[in-house]
Amino acid sequence: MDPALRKLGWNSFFGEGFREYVLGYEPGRVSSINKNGCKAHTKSGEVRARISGKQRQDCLYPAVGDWVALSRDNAGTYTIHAILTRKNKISRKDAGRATGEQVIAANIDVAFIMTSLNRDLNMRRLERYLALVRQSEVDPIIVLNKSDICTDVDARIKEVKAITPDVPVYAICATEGIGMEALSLYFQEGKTVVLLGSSGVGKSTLINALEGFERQKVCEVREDDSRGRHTTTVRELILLEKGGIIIDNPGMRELQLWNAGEGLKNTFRDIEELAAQCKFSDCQHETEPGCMIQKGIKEGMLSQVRFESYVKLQRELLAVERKKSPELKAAERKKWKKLGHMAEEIRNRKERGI
Ligand SMILES: Nc1nc2c(ncn2[C@@H]2O[C@H](COP(=O)(O)OP(=O)(O)OP(=O)(O)O)[C@@H](O)[C@H]2O)c(=O)[nH]1
Ligand SMILES: [Mg+2]
Ligand SMILES: [Zn+2]
Repeated sequence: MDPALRKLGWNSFFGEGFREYVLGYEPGRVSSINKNGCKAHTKSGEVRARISGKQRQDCLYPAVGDWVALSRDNAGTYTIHAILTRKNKISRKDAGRATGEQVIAANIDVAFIMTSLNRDLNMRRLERYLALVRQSEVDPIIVLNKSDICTDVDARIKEVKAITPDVPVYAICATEGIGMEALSLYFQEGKTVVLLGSSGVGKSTLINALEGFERQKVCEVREDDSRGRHTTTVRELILLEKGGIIIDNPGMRELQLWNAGEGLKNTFRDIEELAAQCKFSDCQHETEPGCMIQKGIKEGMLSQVRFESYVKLQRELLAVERKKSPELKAAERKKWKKLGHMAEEIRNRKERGI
């Protein structure tokens, strides 16, 4: 295997997908996308490439991280003819379109879910990210950045571990390079890391710290509410000088789930396991006798807000599903509506001390 391609993440899986294109084509890995076309890394460097008319016609647009089959004409212009079968993809619901899918990145090994140890740290948002990443069968890790401005880092780590005991959690300070050695394990030749997180959490700063120079533009967060200024505007796949591949992302404003049923199940395994022990297999977790969810909440094994978060995300997924397939059973719809009411009711009861 060509070592230059291997550095880009090439392996026998993509080689298999490329077999039908071998003659006259070369493989490239999409590094960024703009209105006019893409950039792609090839074994001889990064090139600009246009998307073929046929691809456009079929609405087959590549995503950053995709492996593609490229041709080169006599004038030296590269054209993308096909997207090779993806190992995986991380998708969200397209904020612009009602029911469209937006592929954030493809062919990923590890996703860094990054948050800052300030007001950005939000367990409910982390659950959302976890569901999204787990759906794509990508390994998530959680990176808590800006440890320098947090006085109780250990408590925050504990809080995060409580919602996701099986995911590694790291606290770092990207500006001073503290805690970064623990991350080096994820940067290996041919392995692709994607950075996810809100604007201003320090994604680009992390890349600069890894590279040791200002590879990415960074900008201070707003003083009044510590939010970022959406400094990174283009998603970009970067080959790190010390080896490894990283994808920088613009901060995400909206993160709606897309087809993430399995990801949700995995993220809320504790709830799924409790529900499986309810006395009735069709338990609505409402007032039924032998409901383990209710019992769990009452006895403090399951937090009320976590259960609400689960119900909320389930309903959100269902809303997308419903738009996709109007024939989806009314019963299913009813179930989640009821669950929503139920969560409210438990909260009311709790507030009233019942
Ligand atoms: N105190 C502190 N500030 C940090 C740390 N890491 C990053 N910052 C600052 O946070 C601000 C935002 O950093 P960026 O790297 O631009 O954030 P980003 O996640 O790339 O943001 P977008 O590109 O907008 O999505 C900058 O002013 C950084 O200097 C850190 O560890 N500690
Ligand atoms: Mg950035
Ligand atoms: Zn139940």
